[in-house]
Amino acid sequence: MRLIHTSDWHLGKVFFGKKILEEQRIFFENNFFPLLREVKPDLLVVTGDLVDKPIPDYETLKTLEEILYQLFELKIPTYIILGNHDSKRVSLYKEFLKFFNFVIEDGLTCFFNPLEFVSSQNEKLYFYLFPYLSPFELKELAESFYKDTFKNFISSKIQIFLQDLIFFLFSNLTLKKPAILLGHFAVERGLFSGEELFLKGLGGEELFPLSLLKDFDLVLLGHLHRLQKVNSHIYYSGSIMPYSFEESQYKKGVWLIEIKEGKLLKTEAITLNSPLKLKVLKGSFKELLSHPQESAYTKIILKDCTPVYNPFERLKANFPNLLVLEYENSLESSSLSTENSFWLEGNFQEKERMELNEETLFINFYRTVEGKEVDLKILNLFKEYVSNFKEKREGGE
Ligand SMILES: [Mn+2]
Repeated sequence: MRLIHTSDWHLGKVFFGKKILEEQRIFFENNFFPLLREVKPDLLVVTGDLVDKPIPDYETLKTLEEILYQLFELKIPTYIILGNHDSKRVSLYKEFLKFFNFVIEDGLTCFFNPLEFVSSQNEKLYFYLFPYLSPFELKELAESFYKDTFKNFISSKIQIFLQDLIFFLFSNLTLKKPAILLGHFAVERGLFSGEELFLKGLGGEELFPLSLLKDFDLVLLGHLHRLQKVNSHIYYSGSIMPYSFEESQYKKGVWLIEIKEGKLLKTEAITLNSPLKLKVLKGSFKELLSHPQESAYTKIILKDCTPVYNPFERLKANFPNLLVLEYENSLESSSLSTENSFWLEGNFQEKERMELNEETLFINFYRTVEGKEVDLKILNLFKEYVSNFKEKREGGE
């Protein structure tokens, strides 16, 4: 029995202001589907983050629909779970899609009652689907399924944390074997790519302990964007393309997994090229001005130690897809001593910098940008805005 594991498509992602849906479509057409046609897996597994935004736009949903249609044509049954970037808009047609061999899990139905998969070679496997869910949803679902057992469990606790919920859910399972878990979360010892850190609510407490996963025969995960094998039975397929410049040095792809008589026969990382071309270049401004034309999405690190006038616009001629520009050495210390630094105007000593409040910063900023003193009306508006902002933040919004 052979399966392909993919994850973290992030369809509709905007990369530094550029929409990359076209590159994503090319990836599926030229790389992903040719591989599926060649491998002809018995099953495809997608472990979350199909789209980048919980409210995807029309083009993104249309692309997703085209991908599902192609899978349907290839007659590849597909198990999908939602990730933290997805929302129930992605699983909207799940009741209809299950008639076409697509299972999209957005709750815990297929976690409490695993899917029984029987391959054409009569290989029988149990799939436990555990999509990304908020602590609130996990609690509701645990309560409605386990009722009194759950009530007894939480009655002994003053406060209930996410790890308590997860511990409860996993330790109350009686696994049917061979058991395969599909999930969307970070585990201990997993390698982060840095892209995941910007997602909502991912803190240390959400790291899954490996001990909770030890009874599964195979664990296929999404969320971490690096293609990796955590241990002999835990795998991340990572994102389909590098979604940051830092990630562009790593190979991207899918896992091909072969199972025979309930045992892992083969696990192979198949790399797939990314149509999203990213380049990081380092050099002095002068060197880069004579660099040949570069069409990739580019990040430039300037080696210059003094500020260059309008470098972004001037380098655009050679790098039409220049997205990020930064200096190798922070210019902060040298620019602080120049007259242009607004936060030091008004004879502030450097040691006082930390004590500046928003109001002083704003007065100095206004003076530098507008070339005159701020009038009381504008200053009061600013103060009002800041206090509103602080109130809201303290209110937990
Ligand atoms: Mn992701």
